[in-house]
Amino acid sequence: MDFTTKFNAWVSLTESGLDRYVPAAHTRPQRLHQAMRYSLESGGKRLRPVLVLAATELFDPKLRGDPLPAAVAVECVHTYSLIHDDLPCMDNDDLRRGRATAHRAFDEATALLAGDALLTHAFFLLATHYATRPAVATSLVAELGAAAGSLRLIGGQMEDLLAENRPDTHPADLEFIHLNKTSAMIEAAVVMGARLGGAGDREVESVRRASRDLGLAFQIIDDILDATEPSTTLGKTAGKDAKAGKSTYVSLYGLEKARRLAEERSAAALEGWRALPGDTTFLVALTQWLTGRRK
Ligand code: GRG
Repeated sequence: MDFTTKFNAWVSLTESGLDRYVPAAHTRPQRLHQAMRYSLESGGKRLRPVLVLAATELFDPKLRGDPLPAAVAVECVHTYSLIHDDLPCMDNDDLRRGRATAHRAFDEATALLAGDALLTHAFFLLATHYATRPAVATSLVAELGAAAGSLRLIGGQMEDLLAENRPDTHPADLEFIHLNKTSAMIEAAVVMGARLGGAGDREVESVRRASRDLGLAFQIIDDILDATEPSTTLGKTAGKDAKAGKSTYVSLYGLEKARRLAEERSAAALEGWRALPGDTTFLVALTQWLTGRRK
């Protein structure tokens, strides 16, 4: 199966999983579940759940657990972070995934609660769907909890907010922000998939390193797209970083060097994938596709 066919098949599988494992929109309180589904069903690349599914497939078929609930859990956490990031107290944005942000389509309190509920639901899914494999369940909960917590996703977001109107941010601080705000969830997705595939600690460390490089490449590209593509292509407000006076790879290094840095990180990720056992063709193609993406 070629890369695009496989990617699309995993996107469809993810979307069927979202439908199956998240309470229906008519569940009481309807407004809350409508808002959760509104944001989840707005599309998005589904990169992180696809990474869970792809990483599981790398390892021993006999040891594999069903990765779909974990893939859904990761997308729930990612979507919560987007909803909260768009709130007036953070980025105050109107456009996400090509449509009105959750607090514009509903209201601020509902958007806040929808984000909270998605975050909580993710851990409920992990605890319930992997209960018969307690060691796996614990490792998934620990991995996602660490990635989404104050040392990583939320910590990165905090420093990102503190960096507003500070165009002189030090490159090491920018790397801290991106390693945590962006790479943490990408890394968690790949590691969770690897754990579900039965990977041992050494293999987990190898996939962690490669996915960290992929996460940084992804974020540098995101900075380049934010500076070069219109909102209509991105499905979210373009040029936001410059407007908020934030440092980015583009503002610190210029477009040309930012492109080179993205290539370097992408090459490091490719090297990491190629050194793994198993068929890494999909992860290699995914990394190349993400490095060349336009949205
Ligand atoms: C509120 C705790 C908290 C964190 C927010 C996700 C986030 C952190 C901020 C959004 C802004 C941003 C540029 C984040 C970096 C990560 C990133 C590029 C997210 C968007 O991921 P995509 O492009 O989104 O995969 P889709 O919509 O395709 O899923």
